[in-house]
Amino acid sequence: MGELSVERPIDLPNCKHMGFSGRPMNSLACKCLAFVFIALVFRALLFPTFPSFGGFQQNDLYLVDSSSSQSGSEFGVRKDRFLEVPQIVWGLNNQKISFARACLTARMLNRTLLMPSLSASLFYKEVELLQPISFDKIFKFERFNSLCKGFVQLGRFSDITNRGRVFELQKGSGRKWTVERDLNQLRQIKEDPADDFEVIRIVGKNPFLWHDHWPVKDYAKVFECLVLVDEIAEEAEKVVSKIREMGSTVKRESDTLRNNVNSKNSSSQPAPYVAVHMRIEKDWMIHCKKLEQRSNIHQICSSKEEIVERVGNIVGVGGPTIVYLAIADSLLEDSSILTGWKEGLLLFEKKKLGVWEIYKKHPYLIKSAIDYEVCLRADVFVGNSFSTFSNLIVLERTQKMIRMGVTRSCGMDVRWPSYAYNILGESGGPQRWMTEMSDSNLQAISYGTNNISC
Ligand SMILES: Nc1nc2c(ncn2[C@@H]2O[C@H](COP(=O)(O)OP(=O)(O)O)[C@@H](O)[C@H]2O)c(=O)[nH]1
Ligand SMILES: [Mg+2]
Repeated sequence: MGELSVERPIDLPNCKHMGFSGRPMNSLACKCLAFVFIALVFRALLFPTFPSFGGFQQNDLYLVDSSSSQSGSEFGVRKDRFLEVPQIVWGLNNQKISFARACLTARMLNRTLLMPSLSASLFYKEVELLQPISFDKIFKFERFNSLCKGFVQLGRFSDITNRGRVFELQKGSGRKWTVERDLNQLRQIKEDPADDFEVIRIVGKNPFLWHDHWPVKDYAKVFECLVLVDEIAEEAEKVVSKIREMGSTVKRESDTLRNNVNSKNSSSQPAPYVAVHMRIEKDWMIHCKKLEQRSNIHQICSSKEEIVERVGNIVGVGGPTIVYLAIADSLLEDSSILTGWKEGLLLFEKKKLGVWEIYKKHPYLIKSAIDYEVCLRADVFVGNSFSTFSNLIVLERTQKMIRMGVTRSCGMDVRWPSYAYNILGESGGPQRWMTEMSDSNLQAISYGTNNISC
């Protein structure tokens, strides 16, 4: 992106490039276009704000840059035009969804997304406690760009040549700001001289609250490009190894007890484990009760007892089986969380597993990212279909199955099965769960659903 540091002078559009199929246009057409272009330059210089855009504000006068005069969507992501978005906030997976939505907005505007700030802490309201953390402290920047090449791209603030040329776009809000109006606003920007600004900065609410205009598959494409930085991936690897090690020990012991001659062979296999994302924290219980009342759905909250019972009834999970509980710090103090489970299920959380030291040195976001990885790799995953944490895990596991050739199997025999404990399935167990990859938007995943396609 070195070439971006060179200031470009104002020049007229190259007529050769403006004809269809690359054919040069005749000189009359060329003159007309040049005239229109000059008129646009004057309009931009004389009328720096564009009332037709309602929410727009201009920070500074700007010079029209010839390089962007051919910027229709057919030309893909421009590397010299950027989109800046507000700090990404809330839970890990709210943040991932927000990030993907910002990427897809940038894609729609044929712009590179300026690498946004994530938030290391889980504070919701106290803005000063949000602890901004750079995206590349969590996910690999270059890898993201190489995996997502041609689809979406990330840029750095240092790639901007002229910081004054920022166009502020105020996202609308309130009931009157419909999905259609939001979409129209985005479409309009591409038609307007605003499109020539080097940076469009969206101000207002965090991207999780923006309207959604993209299918699940587009989000999934962005998620596929998110690869954890090595330091975090290594931490997750340590936790998974510890769980499997624990599983092998248990298996060896039980084989020895049963005097199983094959014990040596069987214990050399990586021991399988079940991961349960227990979403029963106090904030969740308050939120989900409200949600149940509002939506008139009575399958959102699950008590500890309900989860314990349903996980115990998963068909095919016979003892002794390691169950890893992916739970928030606050629950680790509650020792009763490990009791009451069906015989044969061997319960572990971070402390009992002896991995608290690994987690404890990290802020919330990284703790949650490690847990996410551990759940993703579990042989069986059980979560809540109203949690974004559970939803994104199931989405990735569904993709993993699709890549293995399983398209729509909710049967028992598939690898990587996932379940929702908040919905009753067969034999008193949790319901099998796969993501509906053909959904036209991310609504079900962002806000939860009791329709989990199995
Ligand atoms: N699994 C896990 N969850 C955590 C941890 N620390 C906090 N949490 C919880 O996990 C949630 C993660 O947020 P998010 O990804 O948005 O998922 P959601 O809130 O369940 O939709 C938070 O709301 C916390 O309650 C942790 O170390 N591991
Ligand atoms: Mg959340």
